[in-house]
Amino acid sequence: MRTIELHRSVTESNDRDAEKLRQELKQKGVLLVNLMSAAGSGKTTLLSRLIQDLSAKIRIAVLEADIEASVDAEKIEALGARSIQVHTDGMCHMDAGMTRQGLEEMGLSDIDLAFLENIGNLICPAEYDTGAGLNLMISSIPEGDDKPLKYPLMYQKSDGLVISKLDALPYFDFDMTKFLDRVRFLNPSIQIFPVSAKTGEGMEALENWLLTKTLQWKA
Ligand SMILES: Nc1nc2c(ncn2[C@@H]2O[C@H](COP(=O)(O)OP(=O)(O)OP(=O)(O)O)[C@@H](O)[C@H]2O)c(=O)[nH]1
Ligand SMILES: [Mg+2]
Repeated sequence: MRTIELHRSVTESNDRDAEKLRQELKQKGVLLVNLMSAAGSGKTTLLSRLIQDLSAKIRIAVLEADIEASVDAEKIEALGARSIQVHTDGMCHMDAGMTRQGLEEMGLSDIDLAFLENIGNLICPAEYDTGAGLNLMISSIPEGDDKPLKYPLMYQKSDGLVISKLDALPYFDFDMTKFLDRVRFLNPSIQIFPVSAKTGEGMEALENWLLTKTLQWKA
């Protein structure tokens, strides 16, 4: 299992670096998806399911970012997908320079769809453009339906929203109508996918969307 230590980017202009990386990834035909959520919302579990379901159709790699440990990258590698673990030197987000370093170390040859599993929190990752072609966030049922009110930026910056742990809905006082109203108020065009990565419910719609986006990116 390869792990690399990253340090704060020296450059001041993250937005410019992010745009450059995005253009290079477009040239290479690799769609990078920046996957963001609170800690424990189900990012690694969702990625594991996507790899199992989609690997026959497209080639997937995962850049795992954490402050410590390499358990997530180990889980992805155990599924046979390319992965690398990066440590962020205590920082709570990935920026474009750090993403570039991680992708270069991991290698993108023969990859169609690369995921960046960002650091688990709803605040910092939303503030930095990573150079991804698509921003995807997860909000899980146990976190509650008020999260769009408290952390609006990530909902505004995301192209897609996975509502995860749908199998847990009967056990929580999560009001789906209120939640959806709050999300759509912040971002009327966001694509919403209620799923359970445990039971597989809702996964097909998310997978079809990701396949379409990957093909569009390569076109
Ligand atoms: N019931 C249920 N549990 C889930 C689901 N998805 C993930 N979990 C559980 O939620 C916990 C956290 O899942 P992870 O996939 O590790 O979450 P994460 O977002 O990658 O966590 P960090 O990387 O630490 O931020 C684990 O115990 C998973 O088994 C789901 O769809 N349903
Ligand atoms: Mg994880």
